[in-house]
Amino acid sequence: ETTGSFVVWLTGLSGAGKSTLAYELRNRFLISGTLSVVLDGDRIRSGLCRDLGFAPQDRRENVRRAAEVAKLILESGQIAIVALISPTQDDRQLARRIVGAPNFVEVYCQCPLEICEARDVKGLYRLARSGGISQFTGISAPYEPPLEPDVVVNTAASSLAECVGELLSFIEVRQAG
Ligand code: GGZ
Repeated sequence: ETTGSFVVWLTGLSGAGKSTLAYELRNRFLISGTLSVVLDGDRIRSGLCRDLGFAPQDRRENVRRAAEVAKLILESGQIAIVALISPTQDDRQLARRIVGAPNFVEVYCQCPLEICEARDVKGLYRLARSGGISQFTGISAPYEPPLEPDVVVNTAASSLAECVGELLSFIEVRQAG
């Protein structure tokens, strides 16, 4: 089904800048008069997915629910912006399948682990290093970078404005095509 709308799926490590990018993207859409909905891991884990932890099967269920909600948003004609670590190739493939490949824009928020760890905005990396959090992505749980993302933004090398600009121009070209 094609509604002309789409799902922007941001994947990357904790601290790579997914949420920042998601909310900035929403602002940019809003400026051009387009409504979008942000589904942020942090937020959905306190509500929709509060029964889930970080074991592989829980992450998969987290991704599945977010994808199903994103699909509903898409079908309503709005843009959904999903910001989830979504660490495995398999789980992102599941999301793509649920949403429908033609409407799915996979964005790799690339940022070296060392930089995410140095930023450590919430102190979670330090906690994970000291054994205070188990199965922490990048430290004690895997992250598989996307093999064929639609867009790659390097949040370590580029500014927020640059990253959002690259993303928006990809979307423009794709919508025009
Ligand atoms: C990874 C964790 C963990 C573990 C808590 N591993 O940077 P944040 O804090 O605000 O965002 C991270 C968020 C990750 O949730 P997601 O729903 O995006 O993950 S997944 O797609 O893998 O299901 C981080 C925090 O939760 N957090 N424990 N063990 N991130």
